[in-house]
Amino acid sequence: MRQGFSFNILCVGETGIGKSTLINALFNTNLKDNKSSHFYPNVGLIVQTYDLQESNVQLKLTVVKTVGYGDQINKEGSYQPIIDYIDAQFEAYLQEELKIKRSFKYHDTRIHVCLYFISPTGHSLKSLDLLTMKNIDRKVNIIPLIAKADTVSKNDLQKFKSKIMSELISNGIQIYQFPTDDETIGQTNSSMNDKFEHLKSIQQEEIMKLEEEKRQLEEEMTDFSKTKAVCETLQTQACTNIKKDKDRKK
Ligand SMILES: Nc1nc2c(ncn2[C@@H]2O[C@H](COP(=O)(O)OP(=O)(O)OP(=O)(O)O)[C@@H](O)[C@H]2O)c(=O)[nH]1
Ligand SMILES: [Mg+2]
Repeated sequence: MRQGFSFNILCVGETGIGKSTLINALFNTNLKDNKSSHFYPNVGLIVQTYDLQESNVQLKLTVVKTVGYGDQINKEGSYQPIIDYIDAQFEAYLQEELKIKRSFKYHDTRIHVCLYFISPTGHSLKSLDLLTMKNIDRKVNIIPLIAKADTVSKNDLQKFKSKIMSELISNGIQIYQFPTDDETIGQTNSSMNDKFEHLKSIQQEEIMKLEEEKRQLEEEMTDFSKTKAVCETLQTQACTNIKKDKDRKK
């Protein structure tokens, strides 16, 4: 307790989407940070550690932020540096665990949470969003959030949220489920989790319905192919008969 806590946040989001602003708002501080440019050839990560104090409690806050995310023309490998960083922290922790003489002062840098900033487009998730989240969801707790949500009307925001949720589900992306055993926020969290589960089951039903329709269509196609084959045979036979008739008349 005297040593305080450490908390490691990973912020993934496009340049200028509001990562620094949110972190400052969350921790009620003005953490020193430079704006990044849109011209990085690759995605990179900036790691900054701050010592904060709340009453008598020390907090060692590590903020890891992407730079140049979403700025490249080819975004295929954009998630790789993020994965590499997450894995490297697991590895460092494992190496420390394996040591015969472990240090009391070891700073565990494994990521506790990943805030994933979604562009407030109002349409749908970008392919890069899905690709990155799909690749890191088993390694970190992802909390997706709509960046600059105040720039979207309330009505559109609700629709956008539902769209995002269903896209996450249909792509099998796991997001963080808020704890329900906390008295103060348990009820809110459990209703949020229920909503997510409800959406999941609706999605599942839709998938089953679509699969049934697909099966029926395939059956119809097979029937059609059979009928077509019969027709073709009959047609060939008719042609042969006509030809024979003609030959006979000659
Ligand atoms: N309307 C609105 N503007 C915001 C919000 N959050 C941040 N901004 C503005 O967006 C601009 C960029 O915000 P930053 O927090 O610097 O964004 P960033 O993601 O840290 O940017 P880089 O570190 O340069 O990639 C600033 O002008 C902010 O004032 C928000 O929630 N709503
Ligand atoms: Mg920033």
